[in-house]
Amino acid sequence: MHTLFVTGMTCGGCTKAVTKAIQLQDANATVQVDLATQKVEIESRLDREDLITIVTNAGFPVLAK
Ligand SMILES: [Cu+2]
Repeated sequence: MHTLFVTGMTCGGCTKAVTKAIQLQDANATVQVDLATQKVEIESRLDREDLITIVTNAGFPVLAK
């Protein structure tokens, strides 16, 4: 399980965009987005660096931890 804090998500469309971007690389990934806290929980075979790159490239900057 990976937890990322992702900025710029404001609505269900953003949630879908982030989820789709990840699932393009790992169709079996599960993505749980909490818009209020900007927290995204991801279950995936992808590693953390790949996930950060994918989400950032989708247009949503990830806060470094
Ligand atoms: Cu949106």
